Amino acid sequence: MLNKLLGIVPDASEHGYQIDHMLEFCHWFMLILFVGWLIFFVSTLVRFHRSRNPKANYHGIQGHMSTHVEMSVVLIEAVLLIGFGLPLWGKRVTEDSFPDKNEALRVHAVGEQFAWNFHYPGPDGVFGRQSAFLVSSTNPLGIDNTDPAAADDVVSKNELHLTNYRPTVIEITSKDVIHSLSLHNMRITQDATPGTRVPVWFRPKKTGTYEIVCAQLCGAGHFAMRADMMVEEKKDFDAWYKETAALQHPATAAK
Ligand SMILES: [Cu+2]
Repeated sequence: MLNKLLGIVPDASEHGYQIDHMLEFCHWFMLILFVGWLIFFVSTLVRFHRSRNPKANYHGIQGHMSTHVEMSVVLIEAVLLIGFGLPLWGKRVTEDSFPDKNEALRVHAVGEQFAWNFHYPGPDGVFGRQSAFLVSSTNPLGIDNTDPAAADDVVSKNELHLTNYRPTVIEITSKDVIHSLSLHNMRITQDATPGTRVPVWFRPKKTGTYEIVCAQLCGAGHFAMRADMMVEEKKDFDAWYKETAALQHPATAAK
């Protein structure tokens, strides 16, 4: 209920409800803390007003109530982070929780100031070699075009196409500064850090066009660093994939 009130976008992923449950709990917890602190603040203003206390008290609070309350808040926050937050994140980024290699769609996502580049392995299912030394304005992904595996690779700028219900592994990195790939509707947000490639996985459960944003303040154009994520039925995705591969590699397609 609080999630909705605060404007959460619809959940379109299989695991999204787990994140939403935790968010809902966090929002309620924050609301209780906020109201609690407000009551404490106002009662302090009244209780310790000058007119009530003409002489200063040098001993202050003697009871342990405040310590107990503070410790409970710390404890609840630790349980939320260690008991729920980290395991939920772990399920998305650790290799042994990943879907079957043959079933999953694998995509590379590379952030740059200020756009998202996506790289698909193409019909052969093998990514072409990439090298930081080959990165240029016309080849933001640094794909080695002499590698035979790259001959059918599909690249796409600011458009991430996915198949509905197909497990998807996105390997995220950056070309320049730290960005963060945020797929709100998939309940996925992961930093894109230069020099590392972090894989995250999820399974879309609803077709549609969703917004992708950069969730890390990355420069003057950060506000405009947005892209589209299209979750499509298998036949629509396959058609786009085939058509784009043929457009980008007419020589390979003709063979
Ligand atoms: Cu960015």
